[in-house]
Amino acid sequence: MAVREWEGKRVLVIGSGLSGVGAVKLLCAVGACPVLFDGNEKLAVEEIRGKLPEGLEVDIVVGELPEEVRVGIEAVVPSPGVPVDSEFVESFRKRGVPALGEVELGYLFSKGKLVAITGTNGKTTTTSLVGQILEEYFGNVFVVGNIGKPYTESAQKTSEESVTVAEISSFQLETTEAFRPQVSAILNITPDHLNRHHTMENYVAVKERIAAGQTKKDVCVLNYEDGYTRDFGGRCPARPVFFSSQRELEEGVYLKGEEIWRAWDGKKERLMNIHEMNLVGMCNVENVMAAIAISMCMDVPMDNILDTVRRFRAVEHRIEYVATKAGVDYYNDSKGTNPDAAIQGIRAMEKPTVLIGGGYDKGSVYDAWIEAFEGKVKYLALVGQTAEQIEACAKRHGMEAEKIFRAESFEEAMRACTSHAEKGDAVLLSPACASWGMFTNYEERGRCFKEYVNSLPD
Ligand code: UMA
Repeated sequence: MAVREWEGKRVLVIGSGLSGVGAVKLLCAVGACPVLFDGNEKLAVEEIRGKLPEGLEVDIVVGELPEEVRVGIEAVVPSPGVPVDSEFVESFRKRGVPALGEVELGYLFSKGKLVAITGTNGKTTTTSLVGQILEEYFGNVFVVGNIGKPYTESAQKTSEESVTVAEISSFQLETTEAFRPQVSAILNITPDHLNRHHTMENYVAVKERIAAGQTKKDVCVLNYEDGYTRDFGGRCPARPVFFSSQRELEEGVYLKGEEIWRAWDGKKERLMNIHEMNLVGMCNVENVMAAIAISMCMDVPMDNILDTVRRFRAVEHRIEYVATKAGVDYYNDSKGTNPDAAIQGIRAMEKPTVLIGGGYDKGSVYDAWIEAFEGKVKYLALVGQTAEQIEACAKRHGMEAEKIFRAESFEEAMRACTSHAEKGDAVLLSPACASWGMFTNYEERGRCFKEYVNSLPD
């Protein structure tokens, strides 16, 4: 990206979270004049300034944006949490001011190769695993994006020899344009964030944008067992490479019994047994197959890929084993922020389970999640906005009223679970909902759960 195009440019960065701070730092580094705006009037300007490096000349505005600031703006950079169809962003677009997201901005100033991974579930695990495989083989790898490290933070550290591995959410894909990964992946698409994207059609279309800038010289790794991603293979601008947990493929990576195989260059070869992995659940078998497909398309030798896969451990908050207390196994699946992710969590349990669910209302439907309990859930503690809706749904599916508890607080839910769990049971935090409203993010919710578990007597 030509830096001089940005010199002196007045750019409005919307949102003062991780992405906004990253974008402001990059814009300052390339000589632009960012204004950092946050719509939350409860935030103090000094608190926001404290997140920026000392001495950085940035105007910060909180609450309402005065007209005299609006008129000089030449581009806007909305954070992922800011919908592009919001009145605020629209008001700039109507004036002909372009909106480019924080990921697009980071991409424009990055060098080297790019792997970008999206999907409703499994993104973080797959991104971490691919990041580790590529780091161990190439070195000089940056793992960025929705995983919690803004793209813009590392953009200027990249070089022609480096590789960026980006976890990309649907929110971030709303505002990409030039974005072109050498290898992209869509792991799966199931209903999520429908309050933001309005319809499933929109949500699917936004996920497909990950490949919009690609050509047939690039690769898009897709799940053959997901109807949306399989269909996309037929019209994808990149060359599709599939993985499958249910059938033998003529080309790609697939599961046959308990063995992972690949069909490549006209040959079929057995790669590994799934019990060689340190991860539980079929969702993780799929994540591993996707990571193998991505890494081999990045020209990492198969022996190196499998060596890393065998050593890789679960990502924090994703069906993460915490501890065994009084004969009860505790698992933290706080990353289960939608029903589909939570289905993977409950499916991975092999013991009678005491479950904590509920949280922020994203407009999800809980039937499929409750059906996946398959008699395994002996007690369900519910919290947050969605508690009532989930309770009604569980009762519709035949769960007895005395097995359901609506807690006033997260602490009360955790205590109720401990008192209802017996030796040989599992306690699982896998809420099927976002944490917003009770916690800042799912990480904070997961840490709160782990602190509680670790404070229990052995
Ligand atoms: N804000 C406004 N106006 C709005 C909306 C928000 O001013 O209309 C302000 C808020 O007051 C707040 C700030 O924007 O101060 C927050 O911005 P943000 O919500 O984009 O959060 P960031 O801290 O920048 O974190 C974002 C991602 N968050 C979201 O997409 C909601 C993080 O993903 C990501 O790790 C980070 O950028 C770095 O790239 C989190 C997430 O929950 C993990 N992602 C969703 C998911 O995984 O399901 C998509």
